[in-house]
Amino acid sequence: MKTERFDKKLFKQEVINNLKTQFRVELDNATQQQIYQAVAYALKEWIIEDWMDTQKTYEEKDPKILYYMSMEFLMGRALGNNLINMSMYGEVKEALEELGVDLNMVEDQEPDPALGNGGLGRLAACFLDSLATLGYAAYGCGIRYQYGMFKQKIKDGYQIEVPDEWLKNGNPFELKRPEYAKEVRFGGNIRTEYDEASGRINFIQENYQSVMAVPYDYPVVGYGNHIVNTLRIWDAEPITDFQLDSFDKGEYDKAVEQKNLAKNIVEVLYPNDNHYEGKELRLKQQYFFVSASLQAAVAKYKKNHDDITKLYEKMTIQMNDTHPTVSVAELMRILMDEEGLGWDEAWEVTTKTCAYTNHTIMAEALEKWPIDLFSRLLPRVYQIVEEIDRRFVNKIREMYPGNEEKVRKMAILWDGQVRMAHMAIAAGYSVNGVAKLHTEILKNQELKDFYQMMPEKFNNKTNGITQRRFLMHGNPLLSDWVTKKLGTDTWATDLSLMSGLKKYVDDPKSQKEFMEIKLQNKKRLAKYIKEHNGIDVDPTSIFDVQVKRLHEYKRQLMNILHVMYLYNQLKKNPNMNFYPTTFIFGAKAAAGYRRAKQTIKLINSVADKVNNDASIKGKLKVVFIEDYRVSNAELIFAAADVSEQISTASKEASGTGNMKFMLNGAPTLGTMDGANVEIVDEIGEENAFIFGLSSEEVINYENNGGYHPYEIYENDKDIHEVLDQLVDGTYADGDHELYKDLYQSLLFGDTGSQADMYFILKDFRSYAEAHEKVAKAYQDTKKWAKMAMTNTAGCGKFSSDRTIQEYVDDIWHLDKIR
Ligand code: B1N
Repeated sequence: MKTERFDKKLFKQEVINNLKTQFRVELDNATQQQIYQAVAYALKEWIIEDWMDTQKTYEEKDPKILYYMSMEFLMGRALGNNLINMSMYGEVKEALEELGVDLNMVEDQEPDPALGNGGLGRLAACFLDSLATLGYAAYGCGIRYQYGMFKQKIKDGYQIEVPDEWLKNGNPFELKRPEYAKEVRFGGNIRTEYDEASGRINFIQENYQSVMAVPYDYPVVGYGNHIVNTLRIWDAEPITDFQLDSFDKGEYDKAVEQKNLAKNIVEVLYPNDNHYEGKELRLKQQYFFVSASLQAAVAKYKKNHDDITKLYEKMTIQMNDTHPTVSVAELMRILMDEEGLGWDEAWEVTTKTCAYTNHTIMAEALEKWPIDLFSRLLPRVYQIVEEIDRRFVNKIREMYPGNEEKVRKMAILWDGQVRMAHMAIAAGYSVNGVAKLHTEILKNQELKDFYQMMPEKFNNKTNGITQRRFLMHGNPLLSDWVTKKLGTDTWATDLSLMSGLKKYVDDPKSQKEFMEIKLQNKKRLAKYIKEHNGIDVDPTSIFDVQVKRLHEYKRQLMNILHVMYLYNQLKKNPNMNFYPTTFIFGAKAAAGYRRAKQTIKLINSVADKVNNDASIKGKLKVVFIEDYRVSNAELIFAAADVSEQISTASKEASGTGNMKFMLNGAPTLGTMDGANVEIVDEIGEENAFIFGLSSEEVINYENNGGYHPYEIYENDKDIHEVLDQLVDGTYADGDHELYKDLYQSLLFGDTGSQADMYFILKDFRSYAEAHEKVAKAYQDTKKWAKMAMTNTAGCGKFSSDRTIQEYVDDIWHLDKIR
């Protein structure tokens, strides 16, 4: 079935038929979940045709293929997005209406595929969307976790983690591909053997455990071009069938072990964002999907090419942060041990194939594997890492004779650890940061020595987002309005056209239309909040929104302390000039991250108190949206007035939520951090609310032992009051201990860390002033409309289509398929 021949009657029949064959039910008796499944399977029929055609075209044209290696793909729901990209959304909506079925209801039945934590995983998903849309041959390679990011419940104000059983009802869009299964080996020992015939030494792994990696393919539908790429995620199956009648004790134990290994390896996504947890299982996950993906990639190459030394002409590997950087050594292993290349040949191929993206400068995110763990789990790969290190250290000594300080700082193996970023940089042909400021910090601070040694490798690729999901799908009203104003819908594939809206920013009629759409979207979100939180919010109040992972550097704590401050002001002076504001939060905290969890509790406690205090007449509301994820994010961005992007300057590598808010017409209230800097470059500081220390100032304080928050506490009575409320029981039913740790961290720090490491008190006053400016600007309706529209009109740069084109031009050099 071809999309240009969409046949409504046929589609309806398919749906009815699927209900019958899959569930033996008539439409009238079907559950909503069954209807979703029936619709999704019907759509899959349409997708499959394009998918097969695309893969056939790739076979014929033999383009260079990108393998985007990532531990995370935060795809979000597929149904609506696929309909949008296939230009079938309206027609399918109609078809279903004729059956008495509401497409929105159907979409809501799909579990969010949440195989990612936050920005890094969502970026990977946006990139896949753009690659397919621009017509580049690409595979996303990752893990088919049984449980994705946990579901968050809030109970008595606390976060509860509930397992995400996203595969419970099966997944209509996936295709199991057992014919591409690959064995992956762990542990054991390496025996060397001299091979007379070739004169080479063979490395033979013995006494290992292994699992079968079995791929599941997901279609990645390009927008309006019939191109369908593949997200290939790997499941693990035990290699030997479990023989209950096995008498041999050794065999029996081994069979059980291998079965457990297979079960454990893909069980669950580590729910850490910007934080490294040195668990053996995590390294197993990394090697598991890297090895399987590379074996499959090399096999695919060999099917049509015989010169393995030219591999890099037909494939390239992008490593999404250090998590898949074991790729470097694994590719060396495959090239040498399985393809018979010598070290130098293999190294040339590897270093022309692998490229690395750095996503964070947070020290706690740096992956450093203990050598004993690494070498025990991956004995052959470790030998190769040792040799890579040996040669790299030689090179350092050659370049900087007598400078052992350089070796200490740059070696791959140091202090009993394997430093994954160092290996990625030593071997990668490209090293990129994810926003201009971030890349500059990498070059001048974090990775300075590497930059000095290999400046040619370093480059910037500012992140982007897909307008298909975050405007067309998430905000249909604004999407239609933009199309009407521009007289074309081609902004869907060329977001720079949004600048055509600039001519309307002063036009009163357009301003009214724009703000009316915002109001409708705020009503939609208000309804969601009422249904999920039971809280009434006023859609005419300012919707001030901070949604992102909970992390100290992102400073949700500063936001809620500021709300506490505002509440104190309002209580003291009920008649003060205060524009009604709804502060909206959404955030998951890593399960073991205490301060983050305390902050969630604090936000909910403040919400409880403030929302139920009749004396402030509903002027201030606080809402914590449970289980923030891609599907409700789409509603939230569309409804936001203000985008809180308030990380401590220098800490947020890029941010991508900031771009989604901008696209939907919400000005940024933020620091000069990450991509905020470039947002301001595009639209001017007058269309944002910028506050706080600059990244140089922050780095300067850090290099000089921090600052003294206690002085601020002593001299600023409002801040003093707010901080005291953390420990006087105001927000804890009289409990003085509940938020003690937060209080301590702000005023005293703990052993080994500075007081107020993230400069919350230092930035507090300028943050409060920025909020005053927001409230003032908002009350000038024309001014506000102009600002909001200028943000939407200025977002062109932040399409992931632009980002991907830059990766293609500067790094990957892929061939475009038409
Ligand atoms: O990657 C995003 C950026 O926009 C964000 O600024 C950045 O914080 C985010 C270890 C990470 N960096 N590092 C991670 C995630 C999981 C994990 O286990 C680190 N996430 C980011 C896209 O560039």
